[in-house]
Amino acid sequence: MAKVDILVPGLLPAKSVETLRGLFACHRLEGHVGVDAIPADVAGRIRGIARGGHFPVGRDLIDRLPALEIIANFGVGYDGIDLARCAERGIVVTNTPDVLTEEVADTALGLLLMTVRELSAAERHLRAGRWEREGTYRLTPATLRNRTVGIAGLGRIGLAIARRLDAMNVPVVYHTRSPKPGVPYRYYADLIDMAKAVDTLIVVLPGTAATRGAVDAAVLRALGPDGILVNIGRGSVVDEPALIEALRSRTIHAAGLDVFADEPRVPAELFDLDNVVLLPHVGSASVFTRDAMGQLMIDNLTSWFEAGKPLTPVPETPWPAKA
Ligand code: NAP
Ligand code: 8YV
Repeated sequence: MAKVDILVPGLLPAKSVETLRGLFACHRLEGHVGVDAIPADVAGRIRGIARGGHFPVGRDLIDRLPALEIIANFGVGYDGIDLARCAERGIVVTNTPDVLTEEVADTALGLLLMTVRELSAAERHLRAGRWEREGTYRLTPATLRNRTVGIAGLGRIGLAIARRLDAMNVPVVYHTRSPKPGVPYRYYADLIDMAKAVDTLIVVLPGTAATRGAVDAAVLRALGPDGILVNIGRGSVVDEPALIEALRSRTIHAAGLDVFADEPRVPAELFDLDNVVLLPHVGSASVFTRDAMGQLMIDNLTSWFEAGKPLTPVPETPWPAKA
């Protein structure tokens, strides 16, 4: 039987691409190419997309593919896909929840400790030969020992972060749109109220229209001069110019960022600040976890084309489709 044609745009693990090539007739798109890069005869045959590395899937691409049935996203966050158009066209979108939760929570804790205890600066001090020449690295003004962490987004990853903080004896509170039954943490319906009550804010929110710029100058002011912000969710959630100003003016103490508004471009102003730790979106970036994400993306495609149902559809394109 002829293989199903799928489009494979963006960055994916080599192992996932190899597996996809064994199962499907793959049309690879690499780099920033326009929809015209897909020849019309190929476009008409494409029934699925294996979407790698945040490749934009807008209305133009979706409408170039009249036979498109499913977009299997490589990642739990699926911002950058025109969900409204998918819903209109009856195209199902899937993501990769759970398989990356513990890895991303590990990274969040690493980033938190790097930021609070200045671990990357301390390492730079040693590597520059300054320990021997000038003495040991300074005692850090911040510690986790007297902090309370507010988690914005107590979903799968937020809860895994909270469990780790429990083990470290760090008090946790949280903010989401609706309280989570059965969790032992205090709930804040309002992000500013939570920021006022804590000194450490960990953002694990998805990138949506509702969360865009949610961490703004007012939230940073509420966090205060001992405040530490860690963002492991999406760059769009933080107002970057407001954050740069808050770091410069010491309105907050420090920040640790794994995600940025316009990746891979990082604002030059951040490079000049010594109170920010910068990671290049590595939350889930181990071979183990990226392969597991790739496999779940592939399993969604095979389940769809063989059994007619996706494994992990996103709520905006539910399955079975609503009448
Ligand atoms: P999840 O289980 O869906 O959790 C999302 C949480 O955000 C939920 O608690 C949800 O609660 C809350 N939320 C959503 N919209 C909100 C809003 N407008 N205001 C307040 N709270 C809101 O997702 P997850 O698996 O934990 O992943 C979370 C996000 O992390 C992903 O969407 C992705 O952007 C990011 N991520 C980053 C990396 C990385 O490498 N840095 C890796 C994986 C994921 P309510 O519905 O009650 O509001
Ligand atoms: C990946 C992520 O960086 O799952 C997500 O939402 O942000 C990360 O796991 C990404 O999806 C793969 O490029």
